[in-house]
Amino acid sequence: MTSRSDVSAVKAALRTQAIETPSWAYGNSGTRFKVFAQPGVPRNPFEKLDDAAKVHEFTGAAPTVALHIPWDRVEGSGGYAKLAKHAEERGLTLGAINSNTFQDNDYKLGSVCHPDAAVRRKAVDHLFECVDIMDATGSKDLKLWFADGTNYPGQDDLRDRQDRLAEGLARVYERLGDDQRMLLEYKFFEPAFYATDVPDWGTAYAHCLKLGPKAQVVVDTGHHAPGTNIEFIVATLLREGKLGAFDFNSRFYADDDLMVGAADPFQLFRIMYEVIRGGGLASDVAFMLDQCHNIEAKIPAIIRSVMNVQEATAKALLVDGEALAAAQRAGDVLAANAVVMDAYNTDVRPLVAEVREESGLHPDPIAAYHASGWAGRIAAERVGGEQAGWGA
Ligand code: LRH
Ligand code: MN
Ligand code: MN
Repeated sequence: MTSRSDVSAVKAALRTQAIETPSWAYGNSGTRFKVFAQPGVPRNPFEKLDDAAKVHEFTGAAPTVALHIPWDRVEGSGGYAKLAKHAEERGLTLGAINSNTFQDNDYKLGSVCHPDAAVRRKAVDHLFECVDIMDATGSKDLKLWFADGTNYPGQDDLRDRQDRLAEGLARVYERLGDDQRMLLEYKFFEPAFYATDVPDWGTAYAHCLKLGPKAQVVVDTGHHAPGTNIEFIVATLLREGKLGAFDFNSRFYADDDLMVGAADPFQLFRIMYEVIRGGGLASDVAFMLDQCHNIEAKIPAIIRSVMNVQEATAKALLVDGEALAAAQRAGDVLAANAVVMDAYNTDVRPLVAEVREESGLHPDPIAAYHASGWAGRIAAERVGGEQAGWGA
């Protein structure tokens, strides 16, 4: 843990932090009531990467972009290699490939947990396709989230569904290359409401443990019941070497997918403190955003989200580890809490701005983005064609 006076170590740690942005955040999104289309929104995955490149250009901290298949499906032979090249030409690399086994009529009763073996096969084939795409793009991570579950007691056998899940995961695990990982995401409810097949970190952890070292857990910060101590989950998974990635976002109610650090910046700070405490900043934990920007301008919202993660990390790095340990050893509850709050209440914006300036960046990425004229350019140029949307 960095001592408070060691600002240069804090800056060095901040410079190493990379945040992965999700392709779908650049597209139109909304609630089930209405999608409010915005001008200039990308019409295809290539244009999503063009926007992601702007986020990276002004933050210097968002070099990878997660794809979602089929939302980012590229037709034609060599299509994904072209997409990877497009990314590379813009200083980006392609990050996690997110699978989608939740938007097909066949998946009404589940995908890899479905009672019908033919549907399970279809789902596993899709996951194989995602690994093929990883091979083509050089992506290292396959991110799995299953909408599987049941709505009514008795609808299906809870234990059988776990067996089917384990079997499907094992088949995909075998297909992974040596440097590829499988990241299993949990969510406590929705779209199933009685029982979800991967509802919590314990279930995800148990499956990943059985699968082996290439399987790790994803913590989506919006996927917990209110009041859940997420930093404890983070600490536990890091202790076990099973924290693979974050899907960062904010929640007020459930899976709100709002900008990370907007609803509860203190929680984000506590999470980042446990990440640092567990050596997660220097590890291969992927810091991904999983957000949708329904009413706000998308690119500045993503820039803001990257900045929020950086600020929470800076505050967490400022916790005086020695003073905290001394207070904890002495059983001084108030002093220990004061050390943590002191770091949290520090205005780190000048420090993070300094880090940017030292890297040749504008200290205010949002102002730099607005000054760049990119928003006006894409609004003028991206006319015609179908604009990409969440789920399209
Ligand atoms: C599910 C989820 C999962 C999906 C994404 C679009 O709620 O968090 O990560 O892939 O949303
Ligand atoms: Mn997610
Ligand atoms: Mn979600």
